[in-house]
Amino acid sequence: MPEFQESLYDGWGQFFTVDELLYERKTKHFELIIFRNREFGRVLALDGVVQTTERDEFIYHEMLTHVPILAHGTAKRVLIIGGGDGGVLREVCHHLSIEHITLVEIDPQVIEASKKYLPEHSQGAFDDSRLHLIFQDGMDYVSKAPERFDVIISDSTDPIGPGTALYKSDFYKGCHQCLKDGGVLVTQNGVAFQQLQEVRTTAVRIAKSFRDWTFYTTAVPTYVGGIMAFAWASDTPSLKTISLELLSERFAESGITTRYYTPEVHRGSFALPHYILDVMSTART
Ligand code: AG3
Repeated sequence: MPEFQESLYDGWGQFFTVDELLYERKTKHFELIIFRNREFGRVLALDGVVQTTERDEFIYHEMLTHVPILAHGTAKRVLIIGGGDGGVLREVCHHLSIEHITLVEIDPQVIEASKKYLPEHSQGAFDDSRLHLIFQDGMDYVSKAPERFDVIISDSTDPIGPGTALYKSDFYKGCHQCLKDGGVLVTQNGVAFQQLQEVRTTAVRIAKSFRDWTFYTTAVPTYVGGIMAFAWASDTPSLKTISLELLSERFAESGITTRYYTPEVHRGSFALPHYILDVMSTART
């Protein structure tokens, strides 16, 4: 039985049996592979790093989407950077109060392959009439800041290869320019235990553009190594401490059904362990 060995970390990692190879292509930007694994269903990896699996994707996509949208409360316009598999897009589309969604993906082949081999991720969301799909580098898009949004979700690869630009000060600055007053930016920021340095560099860089920043976390089984950190940035500090009562009200009003997200989990995800707080405080000095 062939195996897929993740190459994210040096000297340690996870493997999957490749029970069926569905797609393997060198695109203009990535080494893209999609296969079926008996434990996790279909798995998509870019440049040797697991991006998403059918079985646990809901955790990541719900937390990356509902936390900023429900914290914001009156979001109408959402920008997704990356997210070519359509998982974040699917969750954003569930919010009927969202009127406009722009998705900026660098690689058309990620979307094409995901629509075909991971249809449960997007569930038809690429046909939603609120969607404006743009094939462009995310950094390039935000630096021109052509439009403004209430929520920006950066669902990118790790800061390796094409993803590197999406962790630079200029990217956070561009996102800040693309946000309306009261807006919020969230980004995937890697597995904190394994990529602690990224928590620090992101904090330092994001702080140059935003008045308020922090991280929230969640455990995603196939992002191995502990809790995944999401960066959170806005100019409105109160957004990260919206009360449980208000979140519960907004969640009920949204009519959305989730498998992971609850208002309690939302609140709890901002509670950070000391080893993360410690690197954050070094970034504040
Ligand atoms: N985006 C995040 C992948 C993170 C993998 N990194 C890691 N294990 N450190 C994937 C796209 C999902 N829509």
